Order: sequence, then C-alpha cells, then structure tokens
Amino acid sequence: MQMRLYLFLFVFACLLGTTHAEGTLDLKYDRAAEKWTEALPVGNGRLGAMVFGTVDVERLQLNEATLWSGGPSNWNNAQAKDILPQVRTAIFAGDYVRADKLARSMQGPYNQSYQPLGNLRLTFGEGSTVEDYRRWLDLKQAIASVRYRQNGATFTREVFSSYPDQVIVVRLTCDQPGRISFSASADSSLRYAAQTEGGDTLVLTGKAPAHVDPSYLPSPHPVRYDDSPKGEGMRFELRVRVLAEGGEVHSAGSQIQVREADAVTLLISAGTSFNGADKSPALSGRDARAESVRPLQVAAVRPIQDLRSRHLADYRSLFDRVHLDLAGASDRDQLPVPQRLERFAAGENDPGLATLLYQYGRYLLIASSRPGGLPANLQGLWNDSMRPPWSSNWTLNINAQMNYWPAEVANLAELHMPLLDFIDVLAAHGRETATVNYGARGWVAHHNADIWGQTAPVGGFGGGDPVWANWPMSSPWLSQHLWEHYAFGLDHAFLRERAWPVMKGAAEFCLDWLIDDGQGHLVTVPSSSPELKFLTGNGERAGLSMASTMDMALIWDLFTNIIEADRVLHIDPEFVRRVKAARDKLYPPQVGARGQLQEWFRDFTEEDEHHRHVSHLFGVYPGRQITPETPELFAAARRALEIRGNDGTGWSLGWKINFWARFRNGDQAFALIQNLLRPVDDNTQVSYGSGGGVYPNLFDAHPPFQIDGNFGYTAGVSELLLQSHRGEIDLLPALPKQWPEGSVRGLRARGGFQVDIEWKRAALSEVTVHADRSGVLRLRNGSRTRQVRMRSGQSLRFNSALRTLR
Ligand code: FUC
Repeated sequence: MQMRLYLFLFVFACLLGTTHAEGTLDLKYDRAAEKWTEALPVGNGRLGAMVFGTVDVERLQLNEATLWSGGPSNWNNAQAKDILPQVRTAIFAGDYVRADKLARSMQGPYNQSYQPLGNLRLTFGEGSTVEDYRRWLDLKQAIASVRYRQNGATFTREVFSSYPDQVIVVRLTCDQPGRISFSASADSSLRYAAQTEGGDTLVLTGKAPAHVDPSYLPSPHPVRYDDSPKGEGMRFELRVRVLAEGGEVHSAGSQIQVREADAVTLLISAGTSFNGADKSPALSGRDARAESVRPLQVAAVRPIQDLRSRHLADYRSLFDRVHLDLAGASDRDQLPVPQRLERFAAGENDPGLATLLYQYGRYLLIASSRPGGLPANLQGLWNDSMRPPWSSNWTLNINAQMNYWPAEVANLAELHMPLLDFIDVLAAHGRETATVNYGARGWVAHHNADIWGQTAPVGGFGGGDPVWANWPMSSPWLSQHLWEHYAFGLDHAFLRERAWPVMKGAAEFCLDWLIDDGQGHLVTVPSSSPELKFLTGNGERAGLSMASTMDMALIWDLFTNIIEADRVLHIDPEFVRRVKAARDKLYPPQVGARGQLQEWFRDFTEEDEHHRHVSHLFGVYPGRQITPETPELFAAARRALEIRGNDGTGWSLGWKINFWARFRNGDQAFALIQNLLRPVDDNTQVSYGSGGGVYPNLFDAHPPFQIDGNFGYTAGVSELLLQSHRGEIDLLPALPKQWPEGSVRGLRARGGFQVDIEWKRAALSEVTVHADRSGVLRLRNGSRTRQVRMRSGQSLRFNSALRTLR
C-alpha cells in the first residue's frame, strides 16, 4: 500500500514537472469534474468560468458579473413610517410577538437574482482509452489545466480569464501535429438564440427574466420573462472566436467545427445591457453586442504568448504580494485535493493544505472583484443556476462584509474598491429609503441588496420573518469598510472625499434611529440579533426587541471611526460633538447569567444556543470595542463563543477562526480550521446548522456553496499571524502549535505598514517592517514591545527581542 502511494506521488510529481522541494500552489485532481463543485474556477472580476476538464466533452460553465434578473424598481414602503411607532410601543410594553407581527407590514419586495450566462461545450468525440489524466488549478498563474494521453499523443488544455484583455482564453495543444478536432457549441438556461458568424465565431444572444423569486420562496412561477415591447429584462451576448493553427475551421449550423489542427485558441467574450443600478437594462441599457465584440476584436489580433504574458503580469502583480510558508512543502502537495482533505480530516497535519486554502482565498478575490466592477457576491462570480441559493445576492448582515475581510490585510486593497463603489450606490438609494420608510436622515440599508441597489427590507410585503428581513444596520457595518480602507492605507484624500460623506450619512441615520429608553440610554427599537430568536417570558419566540448587542456595537464602531476620522479631517466639529455625546449614551454591553456577553438588551434565552450567527461578538471581530483592554467584556465574549460551540455553517466557522485569533487562542482557531476543511460531498441542500466545510474544488460549503467562508478563512489565518486593531502591530498573537515553523511576507497592518514575519519553534525569529507612510511603528510580540519612528519608504529588520538588525 505504502509503496503504491509513493510510486503514485512520484508519477504525479514528474507529470506536473514540479519538484516537491519547491512546493506548489496547485489544486490537483486525477479525474474530471462530474459535479459543479468539482470544477475549477477562473475569473477576471467580470467573466468567470467553471472548467470541468472532461476528456470527451469539455464544459466551461460561464458567468458575466452584471447578468441579473429584473431592473430598477421602487422598493420603499411609506406605510412603514406609520407602523414604526406602533412597533416601538409594543416593544416598550414587552409585547415582542406583536412587534414581530406589525413589523412585517414595513417590508418591501424581494430582491432579484444573479443569473448564469451559459455553457461552452467542446465535443472531441469518443477517443480510445485515456491515460495519465491530470487536472489542476495553478494559483501562482491563475491557469486551469487539463492533460492526458490518448492514442499515443499528449493533449493539454489551459484556461485563464484575462483582466487586461477582458476575455477568457482557452488554449488547446498537442505534442503531435494535426491531432486536434472538435466541435464547439454554446447554450444557456436563459432564453437565447445561437448562431455563427464569419465561419469561426459562435454568437449567443439572450434576454434575462424580468423577475426571479429567491430560491427560498415557494412560488408557482418563480421565473418570469416579460415579452411585451417595453418589457424589462437584461440583454446579453456571448461570443466565442475559434482560432486554429493548421487544420480547418468552419461553421455547421450553430456550431463551429475544427478538423486536424495543431493548436487552437478560443477567445470567450460577453457583454450585457447593464447600464448602472438606475437605468432599465431593457429600455436604456448598453449595447450588449458592442460590449462583447470590442474586447474580442482587440484580443483576436494578439498572439497567444502576449495574451498569456499580459494575463500573468497583471495577476502576479496582485497575487505575489503575499507569500505564506507554513513549515515548507511536503509530499502531500502532490496528492489530489480530495485525498488531502480526507487525510486532514483523519487527523494528519498538512500545513501545505492550510496554505493552499489561504492563497485560494486571495486567488478567488482577485478572480471575482476587480476595480470598476461589482463586488464578489454570495458565490463570488460563479453560479450555474437561475435560482441560486439566496439569489447569489449581497447579504449584508455578515456575508458580503466577510468577503472583504482579507482585502486589506492580505494586501489586495484595490480589490476592496468594488465593494466601496457599491456602498456609494446603496448610500444614494438608502437615503430615499431612510426618508420614505422611517422619516430619518442619512442612509439605511437592510439585510439584502442586489445589482439594482435594493435598500428596503425584503420579505414580499409581509412574507419575510423580521428577525432577518427587517434588520436595518447595514449602513454602519458597510461604513466600517471605508474606514478600514483608510486605516490600512492612510490615504487622506480617500478619507475626505469618499469615506467621510458615506460614514457621515450612516451616522446621521443612526442618530435619528436611536431613541432614549427613558433611563438615560440611547437604544435602537426595533432591534434584532440577526437571525436568532429569543424566548419571551411566556415561552413564545420573537425576533424584535431593543438595543441588541450587535446594533450597539455597530453604532459604537461607526461613531468611534467618525471621531477618529475627525482627528485627521477637522471638517465638521459640530456634527462630531453630537456623535461623541451619543456614543457616551449608547446602551452598554451586558454580561448575562452564564457569564456570557449578552446578545440582547435583556438576558433572554436564545432559541438555539449553537446558532450560526455570532452577531453579539461584532465588537471582538471585525470590530475593536472588546479587547484585552476591556477584560470583563473580553472574558464574557469568549464565554459567549464557547457556548456557541465549534460547529456551524461554512461562514460561521470562518468567523469563529477570527474570533479565536482575537482571543489569542491559536489552538481553538486550529480546531475551527479543521472543521472548516471538512470534506463536503456535493451537498447542495441548504443546511443552517452544523455541516460547513469545503467541496472538492475547495469552494466553501455553507452548504450549499457560499464563498464567504473562503474569504473568512483567509482573513482568519492572517489574523492568527498579525493583528493591528489596537494601535500596535501584534506579531504572532495566536500561532497554532501545528505550525511551529514558518514565514509570511507582505501582510499589511493599519498605519501604512507591510510586514514580513519568520518564526521557529513556535516563536518569533525575525520581522521586517516596510513603511508605506511616515509614522510611528509600535511592535508587540507577547509582552515585548518596541516603538520606532519610520520614514515613508523605509524598511527595518528586527530580531526576536524586537531589536533593530543592521
Ligand atoms: C444569511 C445567513 C444564512 C446564509 C444567507 C445567505 O441569511 O443566515 O446562513 O448565509 O445569509
């Protein structure tokens, strides 16, 4: 058995041409994908493909980030303003069940759904037996490859999605001339027509539905097209140009056929009529055809080597910034991912797998979030369903934010911009919602957002449970992202021009939303702790009460960031005075009977003590209200986390890694990492309880697939190695004992620093800090501290005692 394993490893290593001393960052497989969660993702922030790697019929399942159902609409609900006082009265009277019932009438319509673009299929025909089949995704190059031998020839397929050229490139080669023959076709689950153009190009045109109901809503007609002349619906076009070297290319019906070529390049381009959140994609949309033709024309005249080198230069300029090495490479690097997952689940340590998943999070952010585009949605960019789980939208009570936790610390700050741009859309729409629904100033957004910038509570006018649908706290949470972008990079112009107006708008809403509880505290009413119910005095379940711990923590965070921003900007002293006064009166965090940080303003019993949401710990992470400097609350928060337990959905496990990092407990964090890396077979059924893990392609499993857990993990591992939320750079605050040796290069810390850390025998051995801005560097390692003034552009090296090295 052992012999066979080593032989297998050797063959695998030779086939991929890698020496194991170097280590790889490849996701490897020895068979084609059968299920979608085995296929490998590529993306350039806008165009995505899932590559199956099947020998006979290759399938690329395609996405374009702007392809959504619906169009702009009015989701605000003026009736909400009249109901609000009634809800408040019920809550002050302790009638929480009635408050829940009333709040349903404050809702608006459900949001729209992200749509799949289509499939490109390359039919090679049945050949003879396949030998030495390999498939892998190389994270160092962002290229998905397939290689196999058939009839004495070796065939290779490579797929990448190029950001500079805005096309997906498929390159087919063979070590023998004239051996590549196939036919190419395209299809879609949306309404479409396929044809060919010029003998070498597939063209698929279509229109998206005017409305798609969310996946969780039972509905007799969930997908609705509008065929009337002025009917809503986004137009789209997919084009595939087939460029062969040698052989013949011609069209046959709606297919392109290639005969006996030496090599072939396929260029995939797509466009939609999306023209911004406020314009009807049907009536005042962009020209989807022009959008898909333009990049194709330019790319088609570039030699394949140029397409490839332009892609690599762009990708590496982002990916190469962070290098993580957890005890070097091992033989396991050569194993297919499913085997590695099984062994890890059986208790074998595999630091290379932890590294692979870490860098996969960075890879996925580069592939799904690029400046000028939309932010990574619940599935990043990759979706094959017209009714994807939770509409594949932006869920704002944890999920969309978690997607961006690694952006700053893992040195991909410009990839944060799509979220920050999207927040501008929500801030504009949310101003209207605040006025119409609540008669409040500033801007508000609720639990769900879609490409149209939905800001009202969803729920279909009463169908959604207020414990999730009516949560109105997105504006303070999203504002944290603007502040963090500043805190890491110290770009003053950004703070003044972009961040401040949005943060101020969020604070204006909070100031209007907070009311006096009659005992000198400011409280939010109604208020929920997403998405957990509590038991009322008479044993009923309710979701709404007042001053949930998360609401207060979010508002504290926003107000604190406003106060700190003011120290730099000094532009609105009167407003900041109001914010300060309000912060002092916020209902404070409470400690409950179990010694735990309370989740609600009273020590209610939770409906489920192991619930996936851990909202009351926002102040620990991603907030910074609860730290070792607040020892009682810190201990109570840790107790609350212990009560929640170590299981949960994928994203819940990801969040808990970050919490344990902040609690400086690497071993607990590692226990969560073990759970997060649990192999999940193709379980597409929604599970709200335990059962998170990863699929064979390392996509995070809620289940079903949801990408936030991937990003939460990458943020969490960064947080184990470096923290900077307490005004100092804390080195190795929570190193798991399973990673005694290692190094990380290129992590970013607040204050404009980049940090390289090396450790041996579980202790710091050396650290190098590079200052992107002039300022005071405060370093901490355990109880050791060091303070030095640094100039912009300067690098300093320190030893384990934090003494400067020459
Ligand atoms: C929230 C979570 C669910 C899921 C969904 C997208 O509703 O409670 O677990 O992540 O968002």
